[in-house]
Amino acid sequence: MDYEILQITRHDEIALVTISRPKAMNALNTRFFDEMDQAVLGFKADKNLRAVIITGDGKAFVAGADIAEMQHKSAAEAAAFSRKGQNTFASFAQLQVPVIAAINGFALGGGLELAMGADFRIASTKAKFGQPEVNLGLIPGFAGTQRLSRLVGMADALYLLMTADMIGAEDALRIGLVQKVVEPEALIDTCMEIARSIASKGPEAISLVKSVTHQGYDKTLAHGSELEAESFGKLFGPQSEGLEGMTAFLEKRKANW
Ligand code: CO8
Repeated sequence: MDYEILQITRHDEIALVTISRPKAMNALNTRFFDEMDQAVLGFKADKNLRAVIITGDGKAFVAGADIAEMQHKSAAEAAAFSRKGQNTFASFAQLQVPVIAAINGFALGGGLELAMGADFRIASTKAKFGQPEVNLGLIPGFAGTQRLSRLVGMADALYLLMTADMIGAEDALRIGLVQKVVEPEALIDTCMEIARSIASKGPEAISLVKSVTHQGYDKTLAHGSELEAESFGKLFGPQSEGLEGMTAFLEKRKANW
């Protein structure tokens, strides 16, 4: 399938994905999800990839699911679309590399749900965040009710979900929805810098720290700690990444991963 909505450019070991339907504020339709699933499959197979950055074209990051496409869905079709989107966003956590949302503008409804599927979020001062579904007589369908409360806590999540208020980048930073706020012109460069910094670390360590953190999140502390111990062990032994990293430190040289 050729890409019509996604523009994917490669910057050394970093992939930049730009969602581009600016006339519809990059609203998410079925085609978007098919393209994103294809992109994720490609990223999974790419052993030289070290990070993925997702951003939006124009003044929106993504202004939600495509309301025009959704409007006449039956109950069963809507539930199926909800699951399709949930699966796509859940697949970001299964990637071996970090997924960074570079939020350039409106991140509303499904757009905020997409951003919350990323490992972390960097926002421009122009970004605006909200879950306005109740304005339309809807609720979030791409796991927004679940991820928002996990990220910002129950009360801030319910406040946003029930009031449909749009908040700015500084408020998003205050409640922990985004990790950094930068000037609009510095957004992509900042994300690239963060991605390059992560790319300089041990790739297996990055992959394991991501998978253990995601997998352990919904488990008990004991279960998650056991996952951590198993993964910790994988980084030791002859030819291991950990041995190289620790040896490089002691020999005062750069690690050769
Ligand atoms: N879907 C479809 N088209 C959209 C969307 C959208 N979510 N958002 C904007 N557009 C379109 C507008 O209709 C308009 O099209 P046209 O030029 O043809 O009239 C164009 O984009 C530009 O939009 P505006 O003229 O409204 O631009 P403004 O700068 O005045 O406003 C806003 C920008 C504030 C972003 C405004 O467009 C807006 O409020 N958009 C809708 C936001 C929204 O309600 N999002 C939630 C959608 S529901 C959702 O995401 C549920 C997810 C779970 C789905 C589960 C599956 C079943």
